[in-house]
Amino acid sequence: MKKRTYTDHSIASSDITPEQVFLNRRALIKASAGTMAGALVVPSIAAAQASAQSALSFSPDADRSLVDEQTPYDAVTTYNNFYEFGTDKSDPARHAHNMTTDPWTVKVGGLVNQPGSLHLEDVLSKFDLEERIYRFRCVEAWSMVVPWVGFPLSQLLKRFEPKAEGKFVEFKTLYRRGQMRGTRSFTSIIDWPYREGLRMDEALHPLTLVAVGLYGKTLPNQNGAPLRLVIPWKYGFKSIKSIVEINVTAKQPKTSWQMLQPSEYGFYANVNPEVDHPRWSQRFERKLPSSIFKPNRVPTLPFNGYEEQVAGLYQGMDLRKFY
Ligand SMILES: Nc1nc2c(c(=O)[nH]1)N[C@H]1C(S)=C(S)[C@@H](COP(=O)(O)O)O[C@H]1N2
Ligand SMILES: [Mo]
Repeated sequence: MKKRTYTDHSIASSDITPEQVFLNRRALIKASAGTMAGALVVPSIAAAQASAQSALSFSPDADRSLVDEQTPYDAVTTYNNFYEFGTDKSDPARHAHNMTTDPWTVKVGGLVNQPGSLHLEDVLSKFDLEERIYRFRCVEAWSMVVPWVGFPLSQLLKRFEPKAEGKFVEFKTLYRRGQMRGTRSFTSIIDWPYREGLRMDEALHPLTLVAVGLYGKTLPNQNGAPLRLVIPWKYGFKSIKSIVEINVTAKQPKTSWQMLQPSEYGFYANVNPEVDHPRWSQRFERKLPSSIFKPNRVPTLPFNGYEEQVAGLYQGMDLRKFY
């Protein structure tokens, strides 16, 4: 397979599997005739806008040093956690296509001066999309490196003018039982909708991204289409998918995993090799793709390698207690 470089975001047609074609069917249909297959064409924008939008701008601080570590597209899009579609890692890729993402609205409220809604079209026209290559570490000790396409969450929050009393931000995922088989299952363990939260300073941190794409393409449903958070220094479960509601709150919001098992999943969930999960060590991770023959086991870094950028947010806090 052709190796992709930082500037080469197109996926050669020889690299496109039938599954990818299927997943990007809608994006490809919307693409104007001259648009290269695989360029970022986001579902809701008209073909006229598409050519302008597909020219992504790249942030100078995108971490180019991670280019060679990028996890193959197929691994990123077939080994997922998205419990709304089932608990098996292969369930989201098999079932998330049942979720319709167009039209899509995000309601923003709580302690803000300008409550309101954002339609996906607004998201794409009002914010400057850029690429960020991030390490991503799941609490279940697997990891990947993904070139996300998105914009800092701070840009979105500022438009709604959070009030001074707003100390936290709460996020909710779409809950649509008819399209989400995992929420109807007897083995469903989460109290839906899936919820997450961040402290305001974490939410405003420049590394906290709202992603709408990966590998230069529209976000596949299994990865949280049409928009999801990516918080690279925290365990993966904080990076909530398919967001429909955002509220600024005074108190620390309840999160799905904490509600389920507070002894295993803390609110902060900063990646910390020193603090074991009650049932396994966090000292190492398996970099995807990983197999018994090639486990790809590497040590986990404090704050997942982003210590320099984020450790300051937690000064004076006991990170063994606030895990
Ligand atoms: N709504 C929702 N968001 C979610 C989850 C989920 O089950 N539902 N799983 C989380 C977990 S545990 C991880 S590791 C990441 C996985 O993201 P990925 O599938 O894009 O790798 O999504 C997070 N966001
Ligand atoms: Mo996870």
